[in-house]
Amino acid sequence: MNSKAIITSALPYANGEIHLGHVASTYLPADVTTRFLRQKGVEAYYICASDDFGTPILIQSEKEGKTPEEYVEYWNKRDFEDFAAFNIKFDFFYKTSSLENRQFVQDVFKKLEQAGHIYENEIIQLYCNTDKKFLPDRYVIGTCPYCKANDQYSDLCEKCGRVPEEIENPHCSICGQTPVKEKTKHYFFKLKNFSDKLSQYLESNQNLQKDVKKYVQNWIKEGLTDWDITRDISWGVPIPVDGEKEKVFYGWFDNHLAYISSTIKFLNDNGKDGKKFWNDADIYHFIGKDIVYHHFLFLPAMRLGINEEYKLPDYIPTRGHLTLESKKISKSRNWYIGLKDFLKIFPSDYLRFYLVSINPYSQDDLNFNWDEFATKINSELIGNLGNLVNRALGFTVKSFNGIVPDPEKFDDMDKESEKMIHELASQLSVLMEENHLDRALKKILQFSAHFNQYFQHKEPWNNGAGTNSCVFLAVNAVRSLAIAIYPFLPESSQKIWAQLGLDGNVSTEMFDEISSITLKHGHKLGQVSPLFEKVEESVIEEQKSKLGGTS
Ligand code: B3M
Ligand code: ZN
Repeated sequence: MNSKAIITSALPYANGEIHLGHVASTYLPADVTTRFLRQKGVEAYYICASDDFGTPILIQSEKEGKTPEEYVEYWNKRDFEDFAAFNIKFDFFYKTSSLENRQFVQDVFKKLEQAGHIYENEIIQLYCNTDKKFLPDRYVIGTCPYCKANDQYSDLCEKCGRVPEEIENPHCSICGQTPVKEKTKHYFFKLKNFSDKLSQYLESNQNLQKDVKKYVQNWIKEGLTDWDITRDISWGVPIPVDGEKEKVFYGWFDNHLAYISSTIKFLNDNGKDGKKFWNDADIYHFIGKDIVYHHFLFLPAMRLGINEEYKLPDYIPTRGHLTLESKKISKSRNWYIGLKDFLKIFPSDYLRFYLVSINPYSQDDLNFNWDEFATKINSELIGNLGNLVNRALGFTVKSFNGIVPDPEKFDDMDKESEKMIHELASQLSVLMEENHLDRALKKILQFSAHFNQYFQHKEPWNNGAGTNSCVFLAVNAVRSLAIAIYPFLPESSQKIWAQLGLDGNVSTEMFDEISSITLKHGHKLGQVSPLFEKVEESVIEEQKSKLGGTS
């Protein structure tokens, strides 16, 4: 394992609140991974930023009577606070509109241009005579030229995942009229130049998910098209060419460069050589499957185009979308749950537990279901994990004055339980390193279920032979659990730590500590109380009734 890592997750648009769909596929898996890597002794930093540029943001800021700067400033702060409430702990949360990113983007453009990867071309751009404006990207809806899906945005087909060169049967998404064609001059990035190198990169990187790799390789085989990297609007990174005043860079040209510029700023500000660290570290970009094209093609190609001055990603963990009660999330139809609102009702660990447990390391979509949420929290988190903690620690308090007893000679069942503690760290580590976070969580629950059965079978309340060993092992298993769940459930993990009578912060425990038996005879537990509160059906029904109605 590399001793250094940079972890990023897709940058949220500074244009509306964070909802459950955002956190499920990228922010939460990235946060869990960062916490895990730290437990493994890796110097890992989780870096993110708000994605500030683009037409939708400009329009929305105008509607609200704010400058785009004020508007994105608000969402940048708000997003960061909402993430923090969910214990998504960024080391640095910056913005694509930062001075550092603007300069970096312009610098990268100049280098690409000098290397011959940029050219100018007069293009026919769609223009709406009703709305009196050029219609970039999301402002045009039409038929995908590749898969013929209807009602697709001109910059990304949601059906097949490709970026259309020219959308068929275009319509203005504001007024629905057919736009006219006007001439304008744009800059292009020669993506075609990189077909072979991209293919080699995908081929040689063994950490990328095989199925994603396969369809990206197919896109390359079918032939890549050059990429229009400028737009006729005013809100974006200015183009560093004399006389270019009416255009800016396309948001997808500048946003992923903020992964690098934000990391460099953070590390340099902390007395490190940011660029060196980047190139020494393992680079992780966590994304949702809708932005595969951008992260597997545009992003590496741009880094290749500047001679890999900044290394390409080692990992691009890609996950599916969250649906809500089996329907597509939609803010306008109020089929949507804001993160902030959710956390007013339930503890963040409930949501973290549920979302990890339903989220495989694949592109399959996942579904948020209120009833399943309640069942999983009540029966798995509380009924299994919480039960063990409360039982083992509660019994020790009641029958042993909170003092860990001296174990007797282990019988076969004790030995089996001891072995489970000894093996847990390595079993979990394999799964976590492969980003199978859901399976790792499942393994933890199996471990906990085992100790519940063990406790039940040993009947320590009868105070027969073997009682001391049972209590001794169960309390140590709780300590293992506390460390094991830390990446997933940081708040509960710390609570258990305190109830165990252990000082300091559980986050500083090394991962391998999961498998050691360190609470010895005589150790005094802390104050013990139930960790969790049951999810009530009436609360779930109330939440369900909010969906779809007018808010
Ligand atoms: N701002 C959000 C999205 O398309 C977009 C991600 C940028 S990552 C560099 O999911
Ligand atoms: Zn398509």
